[in-house]
Amino acid sequence: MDVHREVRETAEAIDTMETRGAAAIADAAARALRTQARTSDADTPAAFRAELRAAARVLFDTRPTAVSLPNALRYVLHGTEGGTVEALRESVERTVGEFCARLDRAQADLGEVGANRLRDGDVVMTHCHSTDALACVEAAVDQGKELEAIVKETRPRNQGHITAEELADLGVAVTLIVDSAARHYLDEVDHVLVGADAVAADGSVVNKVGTSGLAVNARDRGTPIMVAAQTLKLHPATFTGHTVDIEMRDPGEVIDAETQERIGDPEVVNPAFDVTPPRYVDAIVTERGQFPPESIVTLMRELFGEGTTRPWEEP
Ligand code: RUB
Repeated sequence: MDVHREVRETAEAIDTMETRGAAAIADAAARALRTQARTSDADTPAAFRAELRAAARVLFDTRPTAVSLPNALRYVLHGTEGGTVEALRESVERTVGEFCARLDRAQADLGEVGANRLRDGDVVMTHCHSTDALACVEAAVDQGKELEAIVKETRPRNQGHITAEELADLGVAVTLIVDSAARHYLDEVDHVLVGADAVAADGSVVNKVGTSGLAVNARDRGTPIMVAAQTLKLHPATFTGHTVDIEMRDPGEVIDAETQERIGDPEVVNPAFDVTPPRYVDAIVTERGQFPPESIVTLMRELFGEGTTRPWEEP
């Protein structure tokens, strides 16, 4: 099947985490489908649709955990209508434009909702790098609030460094800590603020590995935990999140081969995500308002119904 070079390049960038974070992955995948549509020389509507499905499959096979990726592909493939190749092409163009605009708007609206939870002088603790979480901080800063942040470095890939840099650019005073120092500082923190790769029907949150331990510690310390997740992260196909495929990454991200060998060649495993049960989450902030995790299922039914089809597979 003729999948455009740029689609393969986008897939490669997602796979190698040059493009990373659930929202950015969704945006890139939708744009790649648009490139496929723009450049397709399919001569029948059926061939055009088959090409789009093949491109979606290549994108889908990159990273298994963030549900924003299949949700983006579903949005574009479901929204593509027309009886001729030209009509289908225009429809993809329109649907992708709509999708990307929605994504931008959703993040800005979510930021406003999340900012209302943050008071002037609050200290937030972050894990990994989430554009949805940062949108809340940005909106709070725009409202004139002064915030401080304790930023976990987030081993092994240190996405906390990206968060530190972006928060500093917003004028937030940043303290960077190693992941294992989190509990030590939780007493000084007003909110734990994280993003999500997927939110299950029972309100469980799938996010960067380490989120669940942080949430348990935060609950123990009485620090509220707030998850910023636009509705694109809602996962209608899983009840508790435990069926979500947790991506296992290269052990080389954790330790170099030489050191591994020197310390007795232990097995090294590198799960990228974990699941936080709803009882450790205080609020899920979306562009449609904030919800206790237990009531997220109502929003999910309203938005997605019961459908969980995979339109990139052969009908
Ligand atoms: C990123 C991560 C982020 C979510 C949400 O993991 O866990 O918290 O993807 O991000 P990775 P956003 O670096 O492995 O992709 O709010 O930007 O969608």
